[in-house]
Amino acid sequence: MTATPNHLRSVDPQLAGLITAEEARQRDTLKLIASENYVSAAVLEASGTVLTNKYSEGYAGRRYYEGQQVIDQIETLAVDRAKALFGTEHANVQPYSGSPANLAVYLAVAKPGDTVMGMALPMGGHLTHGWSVSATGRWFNAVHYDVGRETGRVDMDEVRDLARRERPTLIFCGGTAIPRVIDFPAFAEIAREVGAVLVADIAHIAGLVAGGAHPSPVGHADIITTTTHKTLRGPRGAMIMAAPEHAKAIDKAVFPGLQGGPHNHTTAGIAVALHEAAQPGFADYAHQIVANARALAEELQARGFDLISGGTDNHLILIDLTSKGVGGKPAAQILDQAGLEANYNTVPYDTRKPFDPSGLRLGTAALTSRGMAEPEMREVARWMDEIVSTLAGDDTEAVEKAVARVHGEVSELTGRFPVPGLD
Ligand code: DSN
Repeated sequence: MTATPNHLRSVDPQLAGLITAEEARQRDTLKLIASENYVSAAVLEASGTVLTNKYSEGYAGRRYYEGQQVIDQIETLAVDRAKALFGTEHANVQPYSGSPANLAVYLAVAKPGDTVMGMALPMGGHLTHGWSVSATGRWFNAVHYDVGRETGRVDMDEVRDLARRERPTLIFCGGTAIPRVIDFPAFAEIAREVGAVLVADIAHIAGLVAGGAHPSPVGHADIITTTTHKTLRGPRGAMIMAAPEHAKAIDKAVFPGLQGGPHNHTTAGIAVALHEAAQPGFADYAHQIVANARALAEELQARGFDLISGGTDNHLILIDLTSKGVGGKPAAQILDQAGLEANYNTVPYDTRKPFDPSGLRLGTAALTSRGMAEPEMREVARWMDEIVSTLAGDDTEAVEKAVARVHGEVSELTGRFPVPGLD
């Protein structure tokens, strides 16, 4: 079965063929990339509509183009659903993705050259939290907090000391490789003490927050940014939620500060995803993501894998492969050949380079969307162990055999779990 529509196949068979190939790849692999997911068929449908034909610079009721009778209603629906789901007073659903959303926050509340603070990228932060290669690291005086070398966790005393010393305008909490609960109240207390605006970047955990499987930053963070396509299961996009005093500045920063017309087809997909996340079953889904991550973490640890922070509280697991004698990149590449799709990742205090680091990052949101549960997670750990252990043996023939064997078993499993939006 395929979701590729007939028109596309007749107009552009070459492109249609590529999409069909990607559909097959997504169906036949175990998607363990922590920032990815599968959208529902409804989200997929809403995202591929005539809404892509419409320009609508501005906001509902204040647009620079005519013909907004329907678009205004769609954007308002998405905004209202975001506010209701997360319990915020203001939401902007126009940012094109997470990085533009974060950039809009800088534009709204800081000036170039201001001191800003975030988690260091190699510790699990995000590029846009002031890392040197990002515009945010070039245009602002960025300072960073780490995680403890032994604990793998953020030390709030270190965060407080750094904030007191540097007096940042902005403090970011959240990131891309944080396996533990983010202590929003503690960050808020520090931000208040030093007069900083606290920004919670919940891109990875938005779905867990919506489903009650991770504490909410609402009431603690002044501004909340999130992508919509990770645990939240929406299309690729982003949102900014804010306390009322920042609402106007945020809206002005997104448009006209940084962007032109919003992507209305994406806004529609976001509205559908927010509607789905508001259904009672979504809380079960969010809790199952965490239960799956715990089961996967426990089985990996039982098999001698070294997990940063010793486990997980959310959807994400960060493995340091140093003790297994293989690098993150070759491991990710061979696992992919066996049908287990993950990404290599730096680990805190990594002695290797970012393009060839020591770590592997895993997430359980996508497998949970396919209906997989703890027994499947234990199978995944077993396959990972088989591939990584064989790789460490440095015997090409043995690796090829292990890849073929595991791939066969992975195919048997993926065949039993349909892909949302495809099957
Ligand atoms: N690329 C995202 C992730 O993988 O976490 C962050 O931008």
